[in-house]
Amino acid sequence: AEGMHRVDLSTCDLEPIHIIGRIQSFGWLLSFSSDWIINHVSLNCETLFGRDPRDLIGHSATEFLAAEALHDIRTRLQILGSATTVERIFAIDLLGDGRLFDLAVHPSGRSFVLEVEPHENGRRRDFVSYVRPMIERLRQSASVEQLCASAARHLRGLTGFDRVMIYRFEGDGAGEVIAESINGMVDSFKGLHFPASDIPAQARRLYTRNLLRIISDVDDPTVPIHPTAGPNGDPLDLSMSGLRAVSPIHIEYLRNMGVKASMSVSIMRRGKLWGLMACHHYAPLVLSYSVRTACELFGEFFAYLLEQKETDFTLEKRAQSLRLHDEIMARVAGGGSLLEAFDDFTESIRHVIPFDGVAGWVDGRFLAHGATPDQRDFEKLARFLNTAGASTVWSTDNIGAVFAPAREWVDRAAGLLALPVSRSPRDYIVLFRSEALREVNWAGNPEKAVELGPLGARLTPRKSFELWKEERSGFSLPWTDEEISAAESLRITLLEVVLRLSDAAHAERE
Ligand code: BLA
Repeated sequence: AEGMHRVDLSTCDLEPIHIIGRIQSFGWLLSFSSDWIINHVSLNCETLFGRDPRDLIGHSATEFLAAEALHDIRTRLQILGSATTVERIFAIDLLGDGRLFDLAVHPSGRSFVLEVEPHENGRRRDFVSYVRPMIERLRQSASVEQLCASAARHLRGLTGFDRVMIYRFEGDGAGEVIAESINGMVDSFKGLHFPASDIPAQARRLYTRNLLRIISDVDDPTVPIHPTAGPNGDPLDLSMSGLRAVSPIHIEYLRNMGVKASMSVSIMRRGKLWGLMACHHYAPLVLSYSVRTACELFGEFFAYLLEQKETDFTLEKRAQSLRLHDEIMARVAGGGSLLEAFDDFTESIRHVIPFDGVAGWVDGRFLAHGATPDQRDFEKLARFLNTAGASTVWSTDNIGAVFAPAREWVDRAAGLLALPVSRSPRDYIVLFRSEALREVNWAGNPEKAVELGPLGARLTPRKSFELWKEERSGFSLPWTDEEISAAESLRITLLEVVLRLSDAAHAERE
């Protein structure tokens, strides 16, 4: 069964979602070559051109589009050059009959894809005028938490989705809803974890290039693109399309959740997908291209503000760690020995790197405070740390998993951060953290994220998103990146102290 499970998930990663051959029915699509010859049309183009769309294939688009519109599109194609981005034109009289449309045009292979949507004449046409104040409000957030909550609230205000979430990926591809704004009628997903397989690898890769996708109606029959294979025999690559129909497996997933419409906006961090702004609606929801463009722009600004807030936090931690260095050096310069000052300086460390116990050898003596293993167990641990090749800072939030003898004392000290403070092997200062019962709340059992369907090896996403609690024992709270880098500077300070003290001892002896 385990083997089957793996086959399933990797199959999931292989589904070619970018060449699905269909679009959603809220817009029209055609593709043309660089000499304007039409290669593909979506079969709903009848309502746009008033004739059988199959008859358009092989004709020049210049026969059907208004001269002024052609001029605009041509200019945008020149702007695009060899870029792989999407050019947008709003409120254009595409056919010369007075009807206004919004356009997206982008290259796909050796062709260009033109996507057409009705232009919305509502209040929300001018997206700059409403994204700008949203961003100003976000800027005022005091913390990362506030920033995320505020972003979710503003995005819901702009779009009207029933649920807007900030979803952050974890190292292994699973993720957590870290902030949310909901209409009072729907359940909260905040704090829920979702397994990596809910968003397969090829989808995540695609979402780093095309930053917004909307599924307007899970019951939309969708529209085929004609013909299936283009002039070179390949299906049309819809990677950068905004109308692309989505994977039937994902549609099933949304149906199982009871969701009718979904949108997600990528949150990028230096070229990597950090998370998503994920939105649900319990009825179909079509958003105009200009509102979607506003959402995309808002997402990009949000990503920058988020990075800025996190950098502020890191800088504050770094300043704290510099102050710690100064404090320790001042104490040593004042003539105090490290041994006498041990209590004081471990207290200073605690402000920068919180811990429940600390132990180590100082001037050849074993010292321990708080929740730590005893001296005999510590000696074994130090030998393990030596063999683990820990010449720099080494940390774990689950020592029992890598060093079996620790299982006898993990109830006191489940996590540790070791700082080697001299070249001689057993000189470590080790900070310990007690076991923290960690409960992870999953939206459904992550082991059962996929089921084999009634038709054999066909994939079906899980049916239940009921809260499923995973209890993990033997873990402490994790050591953060900031704490580990503070520990690295602290180790250098302590090395310096140890050297000075031994120099001083030498000088006395001579
Ligand atoms: C796509 N899965 C997605 C997307 C999201 C999720 C956000 C992007 C499309 C969208 O915006 O709806 C998952 N949605 C979530 C999660 C939350 C949410 C985690 O709201 C949390 C709050 N899905 C499965 C399994 C498979 C699968 C088992 O559960 C595969 C076997 C596939 N998910 C799948 C595929 C896509 C997808 C193929 C790509 C859809 C596409 O873009 O065509």
